[in-house]
Amino acid sequence: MKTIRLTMAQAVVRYLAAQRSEIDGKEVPLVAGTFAIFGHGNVAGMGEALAAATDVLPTYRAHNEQSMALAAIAYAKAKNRKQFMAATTSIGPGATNMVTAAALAHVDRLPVLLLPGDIFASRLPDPVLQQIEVYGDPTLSVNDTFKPVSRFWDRIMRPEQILQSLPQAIRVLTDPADCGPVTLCLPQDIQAEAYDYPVEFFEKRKHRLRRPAPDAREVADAAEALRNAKRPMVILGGGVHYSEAVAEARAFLSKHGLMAGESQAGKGALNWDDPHNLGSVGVTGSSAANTLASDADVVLAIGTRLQDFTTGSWALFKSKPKLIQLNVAAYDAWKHNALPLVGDARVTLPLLSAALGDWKVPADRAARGTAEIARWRGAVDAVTAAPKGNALPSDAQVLGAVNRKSAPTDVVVNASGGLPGEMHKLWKTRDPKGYHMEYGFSCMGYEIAGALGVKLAQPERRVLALIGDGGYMMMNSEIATSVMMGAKIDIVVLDNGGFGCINRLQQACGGRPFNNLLVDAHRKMDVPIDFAAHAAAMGAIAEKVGSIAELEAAMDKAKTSDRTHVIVIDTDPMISTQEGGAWWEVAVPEVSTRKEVEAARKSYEKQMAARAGE
Ligand SMILES: Cc1ncc(C[n+]2csc(CCOP(=O)(O)OP(=O)(O)O)c2C)c(N)n1
Ligand SMILES: [Mg+2]
Repeated sequence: MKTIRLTMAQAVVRYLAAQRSEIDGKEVPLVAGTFAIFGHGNVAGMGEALAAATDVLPTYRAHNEQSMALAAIAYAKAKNRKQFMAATTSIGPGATNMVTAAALAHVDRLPVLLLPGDIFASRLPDPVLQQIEVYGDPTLSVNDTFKPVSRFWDRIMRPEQILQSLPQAIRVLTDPADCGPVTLCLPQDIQAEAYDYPVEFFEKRKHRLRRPAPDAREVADAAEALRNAKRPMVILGGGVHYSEAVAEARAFLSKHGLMAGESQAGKGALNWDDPHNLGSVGVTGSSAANTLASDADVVLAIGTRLQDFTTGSWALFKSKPKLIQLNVAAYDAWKHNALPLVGDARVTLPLLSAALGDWKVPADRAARGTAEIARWRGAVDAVTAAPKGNALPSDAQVLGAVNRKSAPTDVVVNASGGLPGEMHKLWKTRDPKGYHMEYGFSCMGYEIAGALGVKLAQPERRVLALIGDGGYMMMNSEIATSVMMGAKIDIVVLDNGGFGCINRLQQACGGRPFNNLLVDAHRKMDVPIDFAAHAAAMGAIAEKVGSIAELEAAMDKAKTSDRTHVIVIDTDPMISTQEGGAWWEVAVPEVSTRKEVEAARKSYEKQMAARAGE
């Protein structure tokens, strides 16, 4: 057997560079690059290997391990999981900084290869800098915290172990049902240790995301349930994008006259003005989707995890419909006692359609959907229109302006605060990948890091990040990275003086305004934060605007800027769109000295009783 003598780190890099994917018939690298922040845990081993391989596996330098991994994850989301990135860190804090990103990828079912450095396998120099020392278990390091948030986790204790582990890592990263973060912990001494690896291990390999066909009996059962439906509806989730089943979903709805609500991850599968698009569904849903959901007798959910924002904490479907779950993951297909239809959406939808024959939605149901859609679209236009007076604009008015000033193929990125709800309801999508929302983990700070990842994935598109002041303060340093890399993003910061949405939630739960807006926090001094100056200090072009008209002008200007452009606008912290929406279960205290809390508790108990059908 022909072998080649490499360090473990060199072998990891060589193997990753040999993995290929295919996009639109063209062969591309499966691993598009590596984000790296070096320390003693990875600079000598991984650092040496990466430096020698920049032509086949480019390395990017970021400013924070969490945000670099978030950028890597956003990259994979933008690529519909067909390409992904790796992220390597030192040991200790460098590694644990990345745990939040691992959890996000785990929730969102997105591939990312995490390569934290680890303590010495030999244990000879123990305890090393940043080693935690677990008294009763010397096998533990901080990297064990990745275990519950990794779909595959391993610690490489001998260089030859990667011969087994790397193929398993790639299996998980390219498996549509099992997809998620993979963590390979790389002890510093083993990274540097050499081994005679078989040359064939590094041969080029092409990977395709598998498209499992459904069981014919499950298709027949699902078709029968739909055929008997009087008031059906469809929910489109992120799986529609990841299986690249947008065209199939549109054809399915159109042939059978079905109408669909979109989850956050599913939004964009239909253009906003598609006659079959009921809009967003759930807690941040349109009145159209939620009205049809409330008396549906059969719900076909396609590629969705059905998290509580989509189901209104399971209170949305008041008539307790039969649920059909079309999902590539049996785990999801079995949720909530659903009729499972396990398979790839792109393969399964045409089969389900064929089984339905020329069945069409009852005419009265279709007419009702059409009327509800017209009503909802009127509401959207009203709340997103430019304001007349001089009052502080609402988030809805800001996103309306950004939407008007963006092109169909621009990508808007968001994750947290009050914006996801507003955007889910109100953003008019005109391209399947134009709406990039991270709402499985809703991680503050994803916006800027994520926008960088999207820009690396789709350099030909304009990428717009919308972010609250809270999200900005939590994580913004990749602005500097975007400037340095020439990966221009346009960022709109909505400054409402703090955690606006949690402040509103707090009061809805009977609480007094406390510790959310900066004015309600413990403070001795009033320190206004100059976001534009802050962004400019990192090399961005930055400006503050005073009105929606100025925002629109700045959006035009930003389009032609040669680098990352940040626009800051003050917004009203108390306004959110009241139209649409549904109950969301947030537990309210059973006893309190505040009568507002007691009232909120009563209403909470009423909602729980309603959900239980009492
Ligand atoms: C990392 C992280 N920490 C805490 C939260 C809980 N949380 C959700 S929204 C929010 C406030 C966000 O503030 P901002 O970005 O200013 O948006 P706004 O609510 O004002 O619209 C908080 C603290 C979160 N989602 N992510
Ligand atoms: Mg805010």
